[in-house]
Amino acid sequence: MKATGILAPTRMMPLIVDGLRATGKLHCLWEQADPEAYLSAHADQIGAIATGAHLAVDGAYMSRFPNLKLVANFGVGYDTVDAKWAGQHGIIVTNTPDVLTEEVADTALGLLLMTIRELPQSERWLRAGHWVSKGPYPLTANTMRGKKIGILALGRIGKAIATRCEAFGLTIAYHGRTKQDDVSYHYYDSLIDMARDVDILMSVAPGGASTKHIINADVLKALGPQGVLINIGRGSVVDESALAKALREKIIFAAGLDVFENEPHVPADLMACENAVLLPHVGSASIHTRNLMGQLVVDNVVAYLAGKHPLTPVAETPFKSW
Ligand code: NAP
Ligand code: 8YV
Repeated sequence: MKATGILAPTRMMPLIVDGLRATGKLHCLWEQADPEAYLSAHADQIGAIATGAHLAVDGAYMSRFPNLKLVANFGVGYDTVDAKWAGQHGIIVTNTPDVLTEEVADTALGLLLMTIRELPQSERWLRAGHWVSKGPYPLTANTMRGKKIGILALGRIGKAIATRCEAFGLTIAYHGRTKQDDVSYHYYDSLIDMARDVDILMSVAPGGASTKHIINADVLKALGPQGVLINIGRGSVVDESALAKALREKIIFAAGLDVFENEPHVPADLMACENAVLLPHVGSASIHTRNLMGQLVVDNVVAYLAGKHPLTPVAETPFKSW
């Protein structure tokens, strides 16, 4: 018989908790006095897990639930879920694509402007009273004018960023594993070659083994002393100690980061870099967009309970039937 219990292992936004509680099937693990004992007692009742980015839902975790059929991930990136293992074991993984694309692209452009024109630094100058005591903030050495941008991972968000960059008059190139025939931007089959040719490297790449630390010391050296790195994808894509060294030693000009390898912890040597703009993973973080993401999590779980097609299964777990 189909298991209808829904497990929320970690705290989720009220919209998700309320939406799932309305099914009468929700098990909130954080409300249990002894979570481990609760899991052991209820494991066979769990058919769906609703999860966020802060829990590793790997094979070992999923195998604790013998009747598990769905892992509904809050976020388009699902690098914390072992989707390959899920696919091999008849479990569907869903994520939250599209509804956040434009918000994240807006944040990426904001971060780029902040970084290249030193906007946070100039605001700190004003607040410290330096405008009065020392005069205007120094002219910025860098500018968006006449620049080339290389987008690492031209997917949904990468394309929305590219559209905005066109409006800013930037020349656009991209790197990914495959050339895309429906775009006119220049394609590089090598990340380091693209880094060498562009002024701005914009990473929107997903996390996971295939992208871990692909932005390394060599890529940063290729980007060069006028180069700017923006990372809006996943922190694990960048070798953070190589980046801190590159920022310190002016191997690159500046970096703007929304994501980090070990969130919420940001390495002290990155914090110490005045030429880094650091945001606390706010790419999609408006009430409007987070509500749309949350509703998609609820809708995917409700589709499972109703025996319907999930709305947004990931590529590794194509839906056939429950
Ligand atoms: P998407 O449409 O699936 O695009 C992902 C792109 O990554 C694809 O174009 C793919 O192209 C490329 N890619 C995958 N593996 C690669 C590799 N090993 N090397 C180079 N390129 C690779 O996903 P999306 O909706 O644009 O989201 C992208 C990522 O943004 C998410 O996975 C998430 O990590 C991040 N994100 C961050 C925030 C934030 O708040 N900062 C918010 C949302 C999403 P190929 O297959 O051709 O390589
Ligand atoms: C979320 C994200 O902030 O969708 C993603 O992949 O990184 C962000 O939109 C995150 O997943 C929620 O914790």
